[in-house]
Amino acid sequence: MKATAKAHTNIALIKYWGKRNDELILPTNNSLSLTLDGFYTTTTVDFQEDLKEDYFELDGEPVMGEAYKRVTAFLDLIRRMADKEDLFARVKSYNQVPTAAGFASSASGFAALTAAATKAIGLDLSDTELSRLTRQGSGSSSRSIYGGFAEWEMGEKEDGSDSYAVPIASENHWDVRMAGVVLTSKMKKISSRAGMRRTVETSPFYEGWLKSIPEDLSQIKKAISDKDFTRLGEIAEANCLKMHATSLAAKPPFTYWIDSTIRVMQQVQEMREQGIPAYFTIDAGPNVKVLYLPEYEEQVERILREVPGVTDVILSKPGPGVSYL
Ligand code: 2P0
Repeated sequence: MKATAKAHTNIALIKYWGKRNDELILPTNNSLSLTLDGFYTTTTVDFQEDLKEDYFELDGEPVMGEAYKRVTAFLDLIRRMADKEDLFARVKSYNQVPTAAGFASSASGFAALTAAATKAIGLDLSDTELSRLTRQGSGSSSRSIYGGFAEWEMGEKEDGSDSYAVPIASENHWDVRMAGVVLTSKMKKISSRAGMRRTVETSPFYEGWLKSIPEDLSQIKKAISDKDFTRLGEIAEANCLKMHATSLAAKPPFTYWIDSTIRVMQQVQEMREQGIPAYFTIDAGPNVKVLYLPEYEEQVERILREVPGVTDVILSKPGPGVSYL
């Protein structure tokens, strides 16, 4: 009863930023992402009859505390589905995701865990079923089941049965690149979970954010299908700025940006003035991700590395969906 799976992380171009149901992880809006090639998690799950509890190891180190609880609570869902509630597992994960880079390792982590654990326990799930299930571990992981561009449909039902990701275009559709601009390895003060909750509950801008999503989504899907990089970048950058504006209006207000975040944003806008098409997006942390086309890779990397406060620049192509090893 052992299986190994690999899942890549994804970066949202239309952000998920709020839940309507915290327990089932049901979002307030659809989101859309690009799965990345360079960053992934490989997880082996081994259910063993003689174990009295789960054991979880990340990059060779045993994990305890909150992270352990999140994994075992998630395995409980899978045990219940398989009707094997007294069966525990050894879980070994390896992150090929620089945690410091702000590349969400929870997306690749839960997607790989879901695929490996369901296979190991004898469930044979479709991609839709995997996406719906892994969503309950971490919302953004629902999109990591697919390669390339994927959309997480929020669904309407309160049991979450229609809330899962769907593929929009595979990793072979269009070679757009993403640079992860690393600024700091300090842990953030407000987790994305806490940040989105405070924003939903208190930000007067939240309603405006939600209203703007359907138009952003339909425009970005058209840009992907037409391979219109300018449109793609403009929509993604504006959507990111709107998301971060909601947190600035929360009570108490907060931002994930630091001084160098703004310097990189300005540098990206300056690149465009110099004729280099590049756009940024930022998640629940200070680091910046920059979208660019392959022919500008050298210039984009060189310019980003020169910005004061930048400690690393990590380049990636579109990546594949979840796979079994
Ligand atoms: C996203 N983020 O769409 C957005 C943009 C952060 C900013 O998904 O509570 O770790 O586990 O569902 O998936 C980060 O949130 O949150 C996230 P939970 P998750 O990528």
